[in-house]
Amino acid sequence: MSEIFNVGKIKYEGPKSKNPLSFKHYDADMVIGGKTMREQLRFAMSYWHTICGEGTDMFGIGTIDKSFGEKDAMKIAEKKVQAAFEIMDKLGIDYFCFHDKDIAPEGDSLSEFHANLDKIVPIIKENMKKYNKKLLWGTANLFNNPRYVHGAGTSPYADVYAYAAAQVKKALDITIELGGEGYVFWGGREGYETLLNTDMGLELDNMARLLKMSVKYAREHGFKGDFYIEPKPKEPTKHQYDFDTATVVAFLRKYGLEKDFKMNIEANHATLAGHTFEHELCTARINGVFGSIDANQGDYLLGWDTDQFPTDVYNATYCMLEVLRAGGFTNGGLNFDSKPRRGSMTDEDIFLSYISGMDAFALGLKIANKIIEDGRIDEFVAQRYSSYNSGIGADIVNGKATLESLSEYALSLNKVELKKSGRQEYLESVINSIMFEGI
Ligand code: XLS
Ligand code: CA
Ligand code: CA
Repeated sequence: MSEIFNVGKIKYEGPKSKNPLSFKHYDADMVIGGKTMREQLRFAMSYWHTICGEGTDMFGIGTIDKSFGEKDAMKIAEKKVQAAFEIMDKLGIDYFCFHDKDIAPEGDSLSEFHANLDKIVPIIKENMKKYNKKLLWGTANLFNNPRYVHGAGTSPYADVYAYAAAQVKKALDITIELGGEGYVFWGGREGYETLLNTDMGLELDNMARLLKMSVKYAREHGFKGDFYIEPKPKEPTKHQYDFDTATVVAFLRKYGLEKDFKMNIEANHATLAGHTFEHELCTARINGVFGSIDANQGDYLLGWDTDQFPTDVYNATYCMLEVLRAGGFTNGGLNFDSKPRRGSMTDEDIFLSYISGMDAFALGLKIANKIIEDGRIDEFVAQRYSSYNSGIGADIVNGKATLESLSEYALSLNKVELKKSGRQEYLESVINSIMFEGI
């Protein structure tokens, strides 16, 4: 079978290389922090952006043709499989992620959609075997079709809810069939435009019911991977229920779902929620729900989800610090939920985009590991909280302290002195000194 892309396999050539089609920092087999980069980073290709995204925006049609020379919808879907595995193979990406409608056309009915999926899934399976690729996670697209205009798992209409459930069931079947290590729920339409027409209580109860049914079904059918919720505050709806990690954790606990779900944290969604990427990752980690990552970045000047390939090394570093502190990925990984800009429309741009994202995260991993090995940041933090290691502090932490004992202790102090500096500027300079050591 002839190749689709006129680009060779991308190799590691080191930081001095000027070859744009080479990795400068991502060396798959290099060991960092006790594992190879490939094992630490677990890169994934997003099927929707890379194989389906045609560069449309709200003001313009596509600039990139992703029909790969075919006319018939099913033939296009088949060619897309070939393109997907060629890209992963050439970039050395081990995983991919997909929505049901990324891989096969919806047709005119649910049964036609299922039949189309049933034709494509064996082709994907064959290619996974041939190229030794794995499925990081699958999901159902419950936001694109007009039927979901008022929500899917939170729709006011039971028929729509049932349709969404049918899509989830099929997407779970496919994820299980392909040995997927995760399954994502992202609630793009699960929210509202105005409370005037919304029964928020019922909508959230129904969403929880759908999640419970899905966990039950998938576990009964042999799914061993992780379920993820992907928080996002808004866009497309004004207010989305999965606003951020803390909101989702409260939701999961209310419905007794906290043991079943972890987070899939997307960088650009964190910033839309008014948080840093690392804040969301840290919130997931300390609540025991750190799972997987959608790697991308937004733009400081644009207030929407731009899904740009991540090249900001500070962000990648703070992200990888959180990943290392969480003990690394288990079933999760770094999925590039990223797309080249509308004006970057050549085949080569696909490869250049992935190279820049993979190199940024390779740098982030290396630097994060150095920060941990250097120890100055961790030592400072340990020292800052050391008053909780003994005396009254230990009583607080051990649960021995009461309001009375604390009051008695406080009265025994003459006055509480201004304590030590938080030394933020010093700590930031430590990061820079580690980052740019040797320059
Ligand atoms: C959209 C989301 C979506 C999810 C999967 O903003 O990022 O792509 O990752 O449905
Ligand atoms: Ca995402
Ligand atoms: Ca996004």
